Amino acid sequence: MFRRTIGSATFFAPAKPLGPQKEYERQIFDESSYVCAGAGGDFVLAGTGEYQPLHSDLNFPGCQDQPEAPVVTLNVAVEDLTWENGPTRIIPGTQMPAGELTPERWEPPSEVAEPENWRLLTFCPLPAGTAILRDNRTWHGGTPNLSKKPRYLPNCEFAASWWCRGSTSTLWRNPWVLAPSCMPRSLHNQLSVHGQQVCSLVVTDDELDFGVRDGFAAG
Ligand SMILES: O=C(O)CCC(=O)C(=O)O
Ligand SMILES: [Fe+2]
Repeated sequence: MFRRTIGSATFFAPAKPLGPQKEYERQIFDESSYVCAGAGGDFVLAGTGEYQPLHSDLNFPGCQDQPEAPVVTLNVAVEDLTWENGPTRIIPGTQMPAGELTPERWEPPSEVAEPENWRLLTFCPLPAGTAILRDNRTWHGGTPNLSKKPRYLPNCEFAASWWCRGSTSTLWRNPWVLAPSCMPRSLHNQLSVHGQQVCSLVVTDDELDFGVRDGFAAG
């Protein structure tokens, strides 16, 4: 396995506020009606030949009944994304069941059944620094990284306030109904007033074990 998660709910980038991103989130969720509900991401080691099967990041009961996105992930290209280094593929329009299918039967095709042209629906080429916002219900998956360097794709995860209703101190794999308390107060203090409001469910005064694990991305 050469495709891994960067770590559940770890904020690693105290980055300056991303200007337009705030506007897009407002357009998606309405003013002040969304929260940061986690962070993480994935990386793909150099020389990974397989595709990650298509999947949805959110299929919790009830999410398919919502005309609006309950959760949106913001991925950041930390290096240029090219055809070669494992850009994510994403299938437009798959965030809601289509035709007669009920939510239970609305599932992405297996690897062998996936239409060939869907493998080309990748986010590339994109320059480093690009932010990709996607509805977490939309089917997507990683692609081969044929380059000589790992491809990192960190993220921040934002949920509508009607979906994410509180915080949890556990780091369980959670459908963003409860935000993990994973942002140290020292980082929260560096955010703008708006950023602090948006991150109010993830901030904690508890001691957090954070940093880069030994052997991270070593294969
Ligand atoms: O690594 C990728 O390109 C896709 C990862 C993924 O499924 C995700 O970020 O949820
Ligand atoms: Fe995913």
